[in-house]
Formats: sequence, structure tokens, C-alpha cells
Amino acid sequence: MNIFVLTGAGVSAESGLGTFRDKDGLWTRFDPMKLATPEAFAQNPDEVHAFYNMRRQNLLAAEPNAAHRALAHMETALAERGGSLFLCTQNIDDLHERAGSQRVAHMHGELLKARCTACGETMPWLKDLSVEVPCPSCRRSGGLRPHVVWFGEMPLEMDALYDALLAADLFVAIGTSGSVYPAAGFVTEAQGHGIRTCEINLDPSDNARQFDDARYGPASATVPTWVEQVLTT
Ligand code: BV8
Repeated sequence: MNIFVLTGAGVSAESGLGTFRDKDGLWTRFDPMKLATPEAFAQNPDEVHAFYNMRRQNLLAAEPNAAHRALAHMETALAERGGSLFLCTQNIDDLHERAGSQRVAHMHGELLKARCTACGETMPWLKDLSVEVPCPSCRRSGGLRPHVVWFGEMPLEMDALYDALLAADLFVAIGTSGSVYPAAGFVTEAQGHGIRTCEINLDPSDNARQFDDARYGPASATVPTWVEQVLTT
């Protein structure tokens, strides 16, 4: 069986990373248009760096939860049976990897990486970033940015994502409000190709009605139960 899983901030909520659109979520306290767009970075690089420096430090103190671990187990178990799990995440944290997932498609980029806009080099980055920090590769300052996809920017690995989605027998969205495109459109794409769809979320998302099946509750409980059921049927 080939399964395509799309995760969002809800899968990392119980690891303490918070979400975006829940009560006191990130975008209720910060304006994404002032912090998560290329224009915002051009106008206020210090403010944008401070926002991502705070999130990077929070991430380094966080741990994966049972949902991340269950998905890592599913990847191995399905491969052993000749199937596959394609794990696509909207999250920029590395909790799936730290839980043991081998292949994670970060369509919105990765908080623990930086990219130099001068030379294009992308590199692991755990420290604070600022306009003063020189690029380790080209030595120029002012060009380093978080390797994340901001609003208005092209998500990463789109071709691979659509190939994997259309080859899936099942599409499962976990912990996402279904409010950011193109990720929010994957369920429509799957439905249009006769692929079964399931939503696993704390409560119904914006596009809940589009799913064939749904399970609601905290991901650290619903995801391990779902994985167990898939692997024992
Ligand atoms: C694109 C990275 C073209 C940075 C993010 C005007 C100009 C330009 C573009 C647009 C425009 N108007 C609209 C658009 C399109 C735009 C868009 O969709 N905007 C929305 C707001 C309408 N999209 C883009 O700009 C994208 N690029 O369109 O380029 C294109 C188009 C097609 C094909 C190719 C190219 C780029 C979007 C990426 C933006 N970057 N993040 C950062 O993180 O700082 S988006 C941000 O939202 C996060 O990445 C996050 O992952 C994402 C989605 O949010 P969710 O993960 O769903 O989180 P949320 O808080 O919303 O929901 C959490 C859910 O979890 C809830 O349902 C909750 O119930 C649940 N939950 C909570 N606790 C738990 C739980 N579930 C289970 N257990 C729990 N314990």
C-alpha cells in the first residue's frame, strides 16, 4: 500500500512548538505578512531574523512526540511490505527526522537551514542569524536568510510531491487547518484521481468536508492508533 501523508503544525503542537491559527497561535500574535514574506525580509530583515531566531531556539529545546514516532515506524513497516509512506510536511521543524523518518519532503523549507541569497548556498544552521553574519561559503554579509518558503514563494519539491500524491492509494492530512495553498489543494487533487482521503486532526479543518474519512483528537493519540490499524489490516 502506498500512502501519502501531509502534516501541518498540529503534529508538532504537543511538542510545544505551537500552531499558527489556533487560539494564541503564531499568526494570532505575529502578522505573517510582516514576517513571512520576501517583501517583509527586504524591508525589516532584523525583525524577520529575530522572529526566526526565537523559533529556532524553541525548536532546539523541543522533542518529537508519539505522532512523529508512529509515522517513522509506519515508513519502515510499509517499506518492509513492499509499500511506501511518502511524508510531506508543511512544517519547518526537524521533529519528523529526529523521530526517525528517513525521507521527509519539507515543502515549506527547514528552520535549521540557512540560504545565502548572494551565492545560493544552503547550509545547516543552528545559531542566530542576522544581516551581519557572513556567508561561510562566499563570505558576503547581509545575504543569509532562513531556508523557509514565505508567502508568495514557490514551495519546494512540487514535482516530486505531485508524482507521489498521484501514485498513492491513500492521502492522509494530519494536523493542518487546510488554509495554505498549494498544500490545502492536495485533497482535491487526490479526490479528482479517485484516491481515498482521510483527515486526522484535533477538530475539523477548513476543508474537512472534502475528506472521505476523519479521526479527531490529539495527534499523539490518534496517529499511533491509526498507524496500528493500518499495519494490522
Ligand atoms: C504559492 C513557512 C505560488 C514559514 C509557511 C497572495 C500572494 C501570493 C500568494 C498567495 C496570495 N494569496 C494566497 C496565496 C497563496 C498562499 C496562501 O495559501 N495563502 C493563504 C494564507 C490563503 N500560498 C503561498 O504563498 C505559497 N506559495 O502559492 O506560490 C504557487 C502556487 C502553486 C504551486 C506553486 C507555486 C507558499 C505558502 C507557504 C508559506 N509558508 N510557512 C514559517 O513557517 O514561518 S505557511 C504556514 O502555514 C506554515 O508553514 C504552516 O505549516 C502552514 C499551514 O498551517 P498549518 O500547518 O495547517 O497550521 P495551522 O495552525 O493553520 O493549523 C494547525 C491545525 O492543527 C489546526 O487545524 C488544529 O486544529 C490542529 N491541531 C492543533 N493541535 C493539534 C492539532 N491536530 C492534532 N493534534 C493536536 N495536538
